[in-house]
Amino acid sequence: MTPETALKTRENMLRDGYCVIDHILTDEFIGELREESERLIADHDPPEDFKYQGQHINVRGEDNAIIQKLLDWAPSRRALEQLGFGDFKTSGGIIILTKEPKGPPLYWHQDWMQWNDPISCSPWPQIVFLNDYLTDTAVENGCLKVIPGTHLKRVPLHDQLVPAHEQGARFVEEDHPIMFSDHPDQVHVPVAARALILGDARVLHSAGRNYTDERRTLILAWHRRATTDVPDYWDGDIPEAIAQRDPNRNYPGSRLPGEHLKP
Ligand SMILES: O=C(O)CCC(=O)C(=O)O
Ligand SMILES: [Fe+2]
Repeated sequence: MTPETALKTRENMLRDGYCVIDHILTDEFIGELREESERLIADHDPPEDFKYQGQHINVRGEDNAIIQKLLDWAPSRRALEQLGFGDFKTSGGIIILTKEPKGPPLYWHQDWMQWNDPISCSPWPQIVFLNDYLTDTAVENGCLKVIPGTHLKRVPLHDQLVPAHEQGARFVEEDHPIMFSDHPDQVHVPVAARALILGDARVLHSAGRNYTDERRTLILAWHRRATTDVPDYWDGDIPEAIAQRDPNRNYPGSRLPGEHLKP
């Protein structure tokens, strides 16, 4: 990545809540990941509750050499460093998420679970997902959908959603009029198989239905900064809530955006 591309990509990430980095995996390694994910899927019995996320298999790197190889993958690490995100650390594991052939869409949600903490309004990312898709994605097979900027700005949809995953969204009906809606500001994020999508845990995202007969597999790896310090690259204003934040306080977890997400 040239320094100009790195700067532009980071600007996209900060402004939109996601960015795409091309040419991260090699064809050979994608082949290995496909084979390994298919092997794990064959041994897995997906619970009905998880149908909107597909297979949903958690794998720890320490239990699986191929997954550890992905977590250590030098091009991903180098890309993070070039973006200024070198202080993000892996959680040590990944989740295999799929859209099965003709599988249903994934509901709108955001994955931030610390909305009581003033760090929620950081203009820089603190927790991100690294999404490696093992096939090309398109509207046809349920590519990622994002509403850019919603990691920092409240929109009416925030207050209409059933909270993500185990907190309700897994149990909604397939024809839920809001959870699977089209949004005027949504963008589709189709990618070629070797690309990486970086997403801010706070951004509203979803995925379309898979209209094809092929499984669409995603390996999602959570990464977080070990610190809440202002990152070196940040030279903008520091929000008052962050400047005043008490790092020693214990902020109870919450998936519901509260006062720290302003319209
Ligand atoms: O399936 C996807 O494209 C995204 C998955 C996701 O965002 C999630 O499971 O939280
Ligand atoms: Fe998500």
